[in-house]
Amino acid sequence: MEKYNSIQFESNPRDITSHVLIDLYKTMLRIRRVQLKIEAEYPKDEMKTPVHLCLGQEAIPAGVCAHLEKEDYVFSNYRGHGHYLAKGGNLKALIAELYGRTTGCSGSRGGSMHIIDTSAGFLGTSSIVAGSIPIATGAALGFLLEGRANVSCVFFGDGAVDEGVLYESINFAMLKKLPVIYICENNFYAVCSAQKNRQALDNIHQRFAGCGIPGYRADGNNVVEVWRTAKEAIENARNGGGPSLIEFRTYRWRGHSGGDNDVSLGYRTQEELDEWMNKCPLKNFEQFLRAENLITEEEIRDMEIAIDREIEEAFTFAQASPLPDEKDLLKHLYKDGK
Ligand SMILES: Cc1ncc(C[n+]2csc(CCOP(=O)(O)OP(=O)(O)O)c2C)c(N)n1
Ligand SMILES: [Mg+2]
Repeated sequence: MEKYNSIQFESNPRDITSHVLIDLYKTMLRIRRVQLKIEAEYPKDEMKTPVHLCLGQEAIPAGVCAHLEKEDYVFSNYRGHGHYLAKGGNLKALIAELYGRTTGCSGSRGGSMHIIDTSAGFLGTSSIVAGSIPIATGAALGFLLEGRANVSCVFFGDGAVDEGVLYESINFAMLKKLPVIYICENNFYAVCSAQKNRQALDNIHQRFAGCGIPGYRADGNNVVEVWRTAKEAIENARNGGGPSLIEFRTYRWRGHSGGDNDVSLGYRTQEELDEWMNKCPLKNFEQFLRAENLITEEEIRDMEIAIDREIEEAFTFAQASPLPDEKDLLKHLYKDGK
């Protein structure tokens, strides 16, 4: 095991090809740069939506979605940009949605917190804490009834674990052996409320063992660990083995919403933030790839340039796209458009 800052990567891993390692890096890099650009543009107040950034948490969407097919489903919460992009979402459609344009993936009706794109198998994010969990469970029931070998993955935070619907969903999923993976991104806070002030035990991965669900805990900042853990759970579900619960431990670098880091609010310290930023999922992995001679500095630079060009195009597209017309206000409320 080589130690790169505070994350351990094993040299020359046998179960993961260099091609996959580079892809994981690229997915994380893309999410990171998209988030930074949104953060930079947000103060202009042209995006009339709250934004919940996933900076610092990029390894989880990258490592999980690497195992998913287009026909598999992903559900998430308001902190869902990374999940959408990792699932193969359309960057232009994401940015246009943030700008409230008709070309947005949710047709301007959702904003940052309600991203949906059926063409990417991304069935949606919700502003309601734990709101997507029963829907993802129902989608998995649909796969089972249709005899499809697909899986439904739902991402949620440690705060969602405090909602009763997670228990209800896991109980039902175990009863029916549904192909659903419950993925908790434990960043230790729900808005400004620390996990230790809300939960008697720090044991999210074991919390539902009474229902019989396999529970995993892994380092959510180590993309290889995320990839391995998700692989086992997803393969098991795809092969009829039923659901799993995964707790990935991570940290959000920014405030609950928007770009500030919330240190001034007093619920977390600069030291804690620094400690976690030192465990950067991207930088540590980059050092590992460089040390293993899997990528050169020049290749990284080329990747960054290509991603930044794509991002610029997406913002230009979004800003040039039409705003919705007032006469269409009631459109999409009902299935027949009336
Ligand atoms: C049912 C419900 N209760 C409360 C809220 C207010 N709220 C919005 S985000 C949030 C915290 C959720 O934290 P967590 O699940 O850990 O996700 P994170 O933001 O850390 O990714 C709360 C309480 C809500 N949106 N929905
Ligand atoms: Mg949280």
